[in-house]
This record gives sequence, structure tokens and C-alpha cells, in this order.
Amino acid sequence: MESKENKGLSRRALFSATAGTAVLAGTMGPAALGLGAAGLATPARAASGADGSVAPGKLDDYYGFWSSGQSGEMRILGIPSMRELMRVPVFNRCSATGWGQTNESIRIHQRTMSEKTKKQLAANGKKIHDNGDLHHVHMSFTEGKYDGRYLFMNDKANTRVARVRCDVMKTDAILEIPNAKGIHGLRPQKWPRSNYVFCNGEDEAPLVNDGSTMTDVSTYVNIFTAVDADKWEVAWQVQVSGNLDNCDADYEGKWAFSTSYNSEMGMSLEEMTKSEMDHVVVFNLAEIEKAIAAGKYEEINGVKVLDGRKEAKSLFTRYIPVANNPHGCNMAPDRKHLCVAGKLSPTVTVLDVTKFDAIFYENAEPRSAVVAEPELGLGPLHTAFDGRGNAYTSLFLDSQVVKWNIEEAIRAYAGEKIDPIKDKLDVQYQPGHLKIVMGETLDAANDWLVCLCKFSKDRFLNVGPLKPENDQLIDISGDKMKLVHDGPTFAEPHDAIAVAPSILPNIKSVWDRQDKHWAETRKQAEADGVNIDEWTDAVIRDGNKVRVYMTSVAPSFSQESFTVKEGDEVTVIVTNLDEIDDLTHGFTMGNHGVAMEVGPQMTSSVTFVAANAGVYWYYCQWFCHALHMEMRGRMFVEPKDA
Ligand code: RUQ
Ligand code: CUA
Ligand code: CA
Repeated sequence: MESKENKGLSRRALFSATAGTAVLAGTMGPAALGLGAAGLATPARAASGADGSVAPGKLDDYYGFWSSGQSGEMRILGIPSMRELMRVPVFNRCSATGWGQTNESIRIHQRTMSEKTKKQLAANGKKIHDNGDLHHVHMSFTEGKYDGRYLFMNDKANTRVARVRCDVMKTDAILEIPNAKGIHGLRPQKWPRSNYVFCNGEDEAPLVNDGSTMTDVSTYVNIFTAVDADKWEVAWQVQVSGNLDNCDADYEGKWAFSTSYNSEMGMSLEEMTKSEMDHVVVFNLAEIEKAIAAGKYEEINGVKVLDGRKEAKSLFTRYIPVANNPHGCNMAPDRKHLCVAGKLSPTVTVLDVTKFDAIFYENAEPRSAVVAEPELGLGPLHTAFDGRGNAYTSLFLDSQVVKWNIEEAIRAYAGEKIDPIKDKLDVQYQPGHLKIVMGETLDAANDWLVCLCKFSKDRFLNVGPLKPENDQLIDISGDKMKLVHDGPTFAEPHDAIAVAPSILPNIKSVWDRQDKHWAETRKQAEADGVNIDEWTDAVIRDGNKVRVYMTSVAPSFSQESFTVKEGDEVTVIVTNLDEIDDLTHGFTMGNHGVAMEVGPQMTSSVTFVAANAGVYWYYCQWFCHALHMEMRGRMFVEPKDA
């Protein structure tokens, strides 16, 4: 199955044209190309050695999109080299790019912000939340395959979700989710396309959360949210029994499902682990959409909410009992099997999603959808899939990855004497998520698995009490798994996906001058009579507001100096007229806490108050030219009474 015989083919040859790939596949067959059983678009391992190393100057075989947990950003890594290629600020404040400070990024943050949040922020002297807890990054799908349009991600800390544009790899939308608390699990719809992004609210709170009670837990609810992925607004919400942890969606566009570790609705650890069983909630998309269309919802905080709690006995949900405190929720690329990891139980529960109709419409026992429950080891958290019918589950407590065969687990459950476990591999140390390249799609591949370990435990030089995590690269091409690489990472990736470059042919190197990212800024410039598409230097005064327009061409700004007055609210708008790949400039205003990225053909703007009179240097902080140090100028702040 492996593509060792295929080393001579360069990946560029494979990817230069889809037609070319098709021709190769036609003559050599999928096996020779190292393609997964499930399909195409899996590149041969031409760029890498068997140990996963990628020689200098060679490109990786896959893009890895990593979450960063409490760092609040998305990261792009190369697989298999595990080289970090880029950081994309999302919920965090970024010192390098000015994300969270530029007017363009603040507008994106504020677009869906509630009045309540604005008040909370204002009381703390802030305009935006500048932290996030980003666990899960997932790409948009069309018919069960990645389509390269968007990446979606959650912020558990401030109950938000975000969307990153794949053409420029910048955040283009953030959505604050009303009613829910603590968005954790997040997945896009897989079929027919990602019309929805499903978001789990993990934390319970009173639906009307106005301070009237903390102790009356009967008023607490949990909310499942479907976000309209195109309009970037809440499409609908469903109130559920128990909390929601991780989620996924099927390959038919019929169901979404979420694990719940707190069916008890407990508020203490003891209460949350009291029951023998918790559950998986299955959401019936057709019934939900029917009710929404018929207007049978309650509008709460501007959002359409349905009651899917157990006692409501609706057709919106079914609750399937699984062993206490489940965690991972992973749909297999066989289109049929959902794997729910036990966490407190050593098992993974395999549900056949084609049996869900009977549970909804024929009163079948909820557990009748269970087709296997292999005992795998201690602390199963998440499951990944290859293109050969195998599943790989992380065992947190055993610090292992266990490879098992889904069909054999089903046969064993039916009574056959067969051991579905194929291999176990020690990892370093205590893994959470694990990912196979393209493994959450119908294109699941058979070459690499990345295991995101929560601890690195003695694996790296000591860097103080705070240690890196350890993302390990595992070769899964053979019968036995082989660990080939340790990758230290900063706080704290939970999840990652890996995507073939053929899915992302449209990533730009230079911005389109008409890009919507600065559409508002462009409008302001037009109102000021300034053309930001050519060499400009203009200072527009509007009361105590001053707008300073300048352009940059290496190695200079169009303005060598400008003058404002103490107390002025100054907005600096910089357009980078350089059209060359990789020619990013920056704008840093000395002693003002202001810095931003201005990429090729990009417009960026930032607003600050000039509080103290004096001379201040601004400079380009992105190394751009032999005379980059000379790319600077002065802001003169006149005393107030001058
Ligand atoms: S979930 S492992 Cu967000 Cu598992 Cu972190
Ligand atoms: Cu422009 Cu450095
Ligand atoms: Ca529980």
C-alpha cells in the first residue's frame, strides 16, 4: 500500500494539475500513488524520507491546522516535518500583526458583540476580549471532503466561534453565541456542504441568566447551536438535557451528535461522575429545520430556540446511553460508524448511524444503535481513522495509541472470537486528540498520524516549571505504528487537522486591493476624498479626530513626518503599495503600544490617543529592505495650548 516505489515522482508533478493527477492515477492505479482506499487527493510521500524528515528547500506533503488552546490563535504546521509555518491570530491580541488592535480586526470582533458584553468590557476599560481558548479547528466540507474555503474554530473562554478565510489565512468573522455558555465541541456539517457549524455549549447556566438564582439548578440549561456558516449568524439553537462536550456530524446530512459528561446536571465533581451512564445526544436536522420553518420556536435573545430536552419528548433529539463521562465524538469515513470514547470507561462505543431513524420513528431502544464496544485500555479520549477501516484511539491514562479494526470490533461484539486490537504504541505523554491526515473526511489517508500529547515529560531540555506539550508524528503506513518525531508546542494545542495542498490551490501571496477586509476603511477614505490605491499622504482633521493617510513602498513611508495635538484621537491608515511576494511592511508608533502588519497591497489602520506632547518615531517593524532600519518617520505632538 505504501508509496516507497513512488519516490521518484515529485509532489509538484503530482499537483501541477488535477488532470495530470488523474492521468497518473489512471496509469499507475491508486495503490502505486499511495492513495487511501477511500479515495484520492492523498499525495504520495515524495517530499519526505521514511522518518518524516523533509530536506531543506522541500515542501511538506500536508498543511496541518493546529489549535492552540489558551493561546487563542490558529497555527499552521507542515506535515510530516512538523515545522511551524505560521500563526494566525484569532481570539488573541497579536503584538506582531496588530490583530485585536487594528480597526479592521476590532470591527470583526465587535460585529456580533452583545450589549451585555460591551458593558462588561467597558467596565474593564476594554473594547474586545483579547484572549480565547481555541480547542478545535475544522475545515469547511463539500460532500464529505474538505473544500478549502474556510476554517472554523471555537473559543471556550468567551463563548465565541470564528471563521478564517483560507485564501489569505486571516480571521474574517467572529460570532458571540447568545444563550449558550462555553462553546467547546465544534464541527462543520459534512454533507451536502458545511451550511452549518455545530457548536456545543459546555457549561450550564440559567436560560434567563439575570442574577435571580444560582442555587436553583432546575433553571439551568445547555444549548446546542447551529451557526449559518455563510451568513455567520446563529441559525437555530436546541435546548438539551445534560451538558455538551464534543460533537460531530454524519456523511448524509441527517444528524449531528454530541457527547455529554454531565447528564447528572451536577455542579461538583462528585455529582458530575455519579451516574453509571451518561449519553450521546443525536440531533435530527430535518425535524429541527421543519419546526424552525413552521415558526414553532421561542425567540430568546434574538435567536430561535427549540426545546430538545428529554422531558419535551420532541423529534429534535434522542439520548443514547453510553458509559459515564464520555469525551471524544468521531464519525468514521466509512459513513456509518460513530465512535464515542469512554474516558472513565476503558471502552469506545461504536454507534451505527443508519439505525438512528428507527430510534426516532419506530421507538427502537436507543442502545439498539450500538454495534460494538471494544475494550481498548484506560482513558480513551479521541479516535482517528485511516482509509483502511482502522480506528486509532488515544488512551490518556495508559499514554498509548491503540489501533483497532472497526469491522472486527463489530464481529467481536456479535460474539465472534476475534481480537480487533491490531497494535498499541506508547506515546510521551498522556495524549488527547490524535489526527490522521485527511482522516476526518472521505479522503482519509494511510500515511501519518499526529498525536497531541498533553505532557512532554522528560522529553526536552528543562525550560522551567511551565513545560511544552508534545505533538508526536507517527507513521501508520505499515501494520505496526512507528513513532518518528517529537514536536514540542506552546500552550496548548487540543486538536488539529491535516489537509493536502491540492485542496488549497488558491492561497494568495499578495492581497487583492479591493479586499473586503478593509472595506470600512476604504469607505472612510472615500469620504475624506483620499484615494488609498495610489501614493498618498494626507492628514484630515475632523474636530479632535485626525486621520493620517500614508503609503509604503520599500524602504519608505510616503510621510516623513506629521503633526497632531495633545489629546487628539489619531488614526493612521497605511497602504502597502508593494506588489511583491513576501514584502510585508509594518507600522509601529513608538511609545504608544501600537504596531500592525501591512502586507503587500494591504491597507491597515489603527487608532490611538496622542496624550503627551513631543516627538515620536514611527517605523516599519517588518524587515523589508537593506534600508529597512531607515524606513521611519516622526509624529510631532504639539502641546494642547500651542
Ligand atoms: S477536547 S483533548 Cu477540546 Cu479533547 Cu481537548
Ligand atoms: Cu518596510 Cu521594514
Ligand atoms: Ca457523568
